Amino acid sequence: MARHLITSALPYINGIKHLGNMVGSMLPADVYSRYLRQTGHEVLFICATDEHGTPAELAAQEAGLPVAEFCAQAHEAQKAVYDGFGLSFDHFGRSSSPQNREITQEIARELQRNGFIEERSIRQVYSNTDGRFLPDRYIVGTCPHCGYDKARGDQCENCTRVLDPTDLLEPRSAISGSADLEVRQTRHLFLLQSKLTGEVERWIADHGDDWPVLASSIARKWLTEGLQDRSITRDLEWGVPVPADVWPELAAEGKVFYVWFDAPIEYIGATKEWADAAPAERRDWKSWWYEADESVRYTQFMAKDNVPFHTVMFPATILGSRRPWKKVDYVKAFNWLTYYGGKFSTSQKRGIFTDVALELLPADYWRYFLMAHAPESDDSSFTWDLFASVVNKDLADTLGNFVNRVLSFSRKRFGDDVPAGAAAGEAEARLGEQIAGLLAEYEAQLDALNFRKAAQALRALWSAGNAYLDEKAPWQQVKTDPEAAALTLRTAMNLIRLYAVVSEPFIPTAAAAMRGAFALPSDGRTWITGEEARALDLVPAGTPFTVPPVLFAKITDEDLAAWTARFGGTEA
Ligand code: B3M
Ligand code: ZN
Repeated sequence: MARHLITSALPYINGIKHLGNMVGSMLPADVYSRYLRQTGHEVLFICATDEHGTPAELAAQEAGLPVAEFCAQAHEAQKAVYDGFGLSFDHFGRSSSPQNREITQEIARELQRNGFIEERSIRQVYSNTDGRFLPDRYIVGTCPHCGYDKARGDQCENCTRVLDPTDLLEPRSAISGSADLEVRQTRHLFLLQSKLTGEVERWIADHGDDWPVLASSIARKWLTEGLQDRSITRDLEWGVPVPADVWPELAAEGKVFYVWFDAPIEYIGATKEWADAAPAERRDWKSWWYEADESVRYTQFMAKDNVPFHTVMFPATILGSRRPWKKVDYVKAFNWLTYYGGKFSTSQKRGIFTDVALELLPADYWRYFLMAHAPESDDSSFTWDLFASVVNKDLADTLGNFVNRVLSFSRKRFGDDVPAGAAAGEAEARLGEQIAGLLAEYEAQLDALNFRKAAQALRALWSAGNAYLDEKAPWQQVKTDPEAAALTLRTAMNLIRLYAVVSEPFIPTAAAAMRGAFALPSDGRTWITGEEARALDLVPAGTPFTVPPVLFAKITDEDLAAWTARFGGTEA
């Protein structure tokens, strides 16, 4: 069995994330982690808040808090939302941890030792009004590539190109809005990525073919454009300090590492945070990351704008350290989820935020919808109409109604235990065959990390139950042949038991409710084999059961009207 190391892109600390962030990183990573755990694999699922850099400093300033305090609060706030979404992280860490500082500094020392870091004097934008340098997001202006007028100094949100603050047209300070800017000389550390191009190219040639095209094509495009040496320090207060033993002068000037230098290292840092907090016998972070053997398979989840950092820059950093750090095996990248075709935007507060989503409806509604419409092969669009129709059709009708109908009807006619009835016949054999086939399809899609197709297969499993029930019509059967009706209901209850297990990666809460319906001796069952699916006899006759409350409520026309009005459901 492989040991699966799974990370999802680290959400920035500045504010609660929107549904677009959720579907492009943490949620699919959770679905995959749950599936792998259920099918018997060892899984380590790691995430953290990405706390350094200008986004944190600017957000703290807006909140009127010292940045350390802002980050501590914001971390807890994000963590609460992710708990609410049922994200099953083994550890949700913080890139501002001592562990990350230590590893980041150590990797920088190694890069220096190996000749991949150089100190250079560069021109940086200085704001006379603010009395400070304006790195990255401290400066906004017009993107020279696409003309977007709210481009930030580090990256254009619109065309995703990575920028240097001096590239921006009509630049202004993000702190004061002042255009009274000048360019001054200052010294920074540069990572000599140009020297590592060949190695990164070879590494991608060896591994990139296994990745989805979205990830490998972005990586290759970056390489053809050639790797530039990149400045990895900033004039900021909040960050991993440049180690004074190697760079005493820069350390004295208070330079810290650039947020994108220490953020990916936090995947390792957070693992160490996790291990440091664990009982002594589980304090093993190294076997996942350092000289990891073949059994460790590392999968990363992220939105497409993060791909260059993960496939090119972070690997360059790791390769240049000349240390046997684990490198990614599979990069699962996502396109954008749009809100009515336009951008979800944290800064412009457009779309639906994860905390608000949970105030409207429980996590399972969102989890299922988002994964069933994940922006995998293309961007996909959130609209309230689509959301309501998917919830009502798939969750409320196809699954929820099936569960409720079967259990209440059986209780009414046959009492509180699973009825025995006639022996399984030809229809049940056909159904078992069909279910086994769909289960195999579902597993294949999850193994391949095709989440939309996996959701389709899951829905097909639910539909197969409905078709069987409609065909057998136990509410008719019961009038003439109660034994036949009992067989139908017992078989349908076995389907519910199967749904309880296999739906868990997508809708863990509803899955638990379905599981809980049957008073089975705890069987420790985590997954269902093809044979068991075919036999459909996991719940023996005589098993006591209860009817759970309605699993999924329908979204009404009134809800729809209210939410559309509240969130502005219109084309961008
Ligand atoms: N915080 C950017 C983002 O959330 C960044 C990811 C870091 S992953 C190491 O889009
Ligand atoms: Zn642009």
